[in-house]
Order: sequence, then C-alpha cells, then structure tokens
Amino acid sequence: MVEKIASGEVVVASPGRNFVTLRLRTESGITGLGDATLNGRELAVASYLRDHVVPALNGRDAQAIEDTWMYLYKGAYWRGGPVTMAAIAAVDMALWDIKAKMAGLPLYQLLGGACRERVLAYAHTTGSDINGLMRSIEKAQEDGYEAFRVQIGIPGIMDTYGVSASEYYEPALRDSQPARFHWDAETYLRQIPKLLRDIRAQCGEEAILLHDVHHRLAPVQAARLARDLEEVRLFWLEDVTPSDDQDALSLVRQHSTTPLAIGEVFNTIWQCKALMEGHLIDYIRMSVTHGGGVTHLRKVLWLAELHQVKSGLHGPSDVSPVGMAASLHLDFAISNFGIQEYQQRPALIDDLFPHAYSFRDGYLYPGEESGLGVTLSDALTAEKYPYVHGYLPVNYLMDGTVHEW
Ligand code: CS2
Ligand code: MG
Repeated sequence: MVEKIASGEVVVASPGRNFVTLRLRTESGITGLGDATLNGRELAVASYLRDHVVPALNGRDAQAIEDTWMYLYKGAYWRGGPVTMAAIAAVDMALWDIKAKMAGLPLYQLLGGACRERVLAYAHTTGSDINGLMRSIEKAQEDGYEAFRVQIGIPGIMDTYGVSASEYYEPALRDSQPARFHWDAETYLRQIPKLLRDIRAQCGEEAILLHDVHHRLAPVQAARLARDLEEVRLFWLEDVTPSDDQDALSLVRQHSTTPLAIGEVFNTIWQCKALMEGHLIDYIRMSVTHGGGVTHLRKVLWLAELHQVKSGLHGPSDVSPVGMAASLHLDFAISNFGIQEYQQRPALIDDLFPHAYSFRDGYLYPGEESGLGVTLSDALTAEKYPYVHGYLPVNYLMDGTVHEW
C-alpha cells in the first residue's frame, strides 16, 4: 500500500540557540523528523522548505526516498548550496524516519545493520591558555571522553577560533550585525606547535587529540603547520586551508604525514570527489544536515570507502539532536567509520528533543527505537522559544581585511 505524504510543518525555535526542524506526516498519521538548521542563516532554509519544498511534496509516496531526493535536487534545476541541501536533507531524514518506523526498525538496520558496537566520540575542549585547556580536557575526561579537539588562545590574537568563554559554544551571536573577530597567521604559526606539544606531553601518548584551523591558512603556511605538528601525532588536523582551492592540499601532503580532515562546509559529493580520488584527505567532515541527508551522505561515505577515507561527521552544537541521531545511525552502519564529533548539550535541549541515542564513557549508541529515535516535545514551539536573530562572526586580519572565519 502506498503511504502518501499528507503535510509538512517547519518548527523554528530557539531553546538557547536556533533550530529548524521539519515534521512530515503521512496520510495514516506516521510522522518523521528532519533537521534543517543552518547556523546564522536559519530562516532562509525555513522559507525554502515552507514556501517551495513542502507544497511540492503533498501526495508523494513517502517510501520513495531516492526518487524524492532526485525530484528535489535535479527537479529544482538550481542545485547545491547549503540552503538547498539543508532543506533536502531535512526531507530525506524525515522520510527515512518514516520508513524505519513503518518497518519497526531502528534506521541503522535499514542501512545495512550494525558494523560496530559503539561509536567513538570526540569532545570540544578549549582554554585561553594551557592551564585552562587542561582543565577543559580533564572535565571532558570526567565525562568519559577519550578524544579531544584542542583549541587554545594565542597570545597576540584577541579572539582565537574555538576558544569560547561560554559553555554553550557557537550559536550565531545575537547581534544586529556580525561580531568582528581577528586573526594573524604568523602569530599563530609561531606559537601553536609548542602549545600543542605541551598539551601532548601533559595528556600522555595515548590521548586522542584533534585540532581545527578553521580554513585560515594559505597553502604554504598549512604545509608548514602540518610538518611542525608531526611530533604531536594528531588524530587529525582540520580545515588547515580553505577547501575551495583543493590542489593546495597536495602541497601539504608533500611536506607531512599529519592526517587531514576537511568537509564540514561541503554539501555535495562533487566537492569532495577530487579530494578523495587524489588521496588528499584522510577524514571527511560532512554532516547529514548540511550534506543532503542520509541518502546523499551514504553515497559520499561509499566513495570515501573506495579511497580509504574514513568518516568524521560534523556534530557541533548547531546540528540538532535530530541531525545527530541521523549521523549516529550512519556511523553505526558504515564500514569506514573514523570518529564522531559530539558536543554534550544543555539538559533543556535533550528534554525538548527526547532521543533514544545515548552517550556513555566516551562512546555513542544510536538506540533501538524504530526510526531515528527522536521526538519533539510539545513544549518546543515558536511561541515559547521564539527565533533569535544572530550572525556567525566575521573574521578580519589585523589591518581590517576580511578573512576566512
Ligand atoms: C567547527 C564548527 O565543529 C567544528 O569543527 O568548525 O563548530 C563550526 O564552526 C560551526 O559548525 C559553524 O556553525
Ligand atoms: Mg571544524
């Protein structure tokens, strides 16, 4: 029997930060959820969904997921980009949720079944100096984590990327204009190798350490950093140079064996195909939410598998619990899993998005509820938690030139 899509509702709510959630309902009343949160540009995706996508879904077969993906991607003529792909991702997640509920299975079973027993997670740790960062690592260790993204203040740069005063990191800032951040590559390059060597010495040989450069270096600077960090033995060095100029990574490769991770801003397979085929990266960082959903990311991860690239799916606080659940079902079901980024959230968010997935002793488990295993509490409404206008910061060089953030 064909189960038709009957309606779609977009919930934009801000319980401490903005989330955009799509709820699709079939004619017989089965619901599916999708995450469409695009940090700092939330309403653009909400409008794309409400005004353009949802009206085009009515009456379609809810089980024909691949076909609906193509209908939204190829059928719109205008394709790709973070707004479009987050909207398609939300529809795709919601349809997988519905299909898995209809089958009475947790989603990972429909994706091929479990390839592992647990999913290694890494924490965000941050400090304005070594002592502060060590305290943050110790706190994450107390929570059970074995892997840590380490971001540290750089004397001479007033607001280094990833060093946050607030515990709840990186919601787009609630300002009428983007905040101004600062950057100086030479100041960073002079100091970061020693800082990270000290952290390695204090954490011991076995700790899993990662570092994120957030797209900020030129190719030759990136090569120098990757070389200078070899003895730190990072699990990965992330976004060491902007990913638009992909040949640049061959220069980095020529100078070091530090593993490289890229891709949190990618939204289609075309943006990572050459990187994988050229063996220029070791980990692919796309998220289910920004990468076209389960259907598309699965293809990305299969391509990655062919080229011995592992997953490191993006899981910052801007991916909602719905997007996190979708990531975990994929992490569980692919053979080339690497690591999963996972920031613990304020209890309010877990309460508003009750979920079957769990975190224990540094590892994540997708849970055994059918579907994605996430519901929306009735308390999560736009009236109770109205949308808050905000922007991600804009990053400037010391002379006022706009730079990568
Ligand atoms: C970061 C993100 O998680 C990461 O590795 O690069 O936190 C990124 O800055 C945010 O997703 C931007 O919204
Ligand atoms: Mg990153």
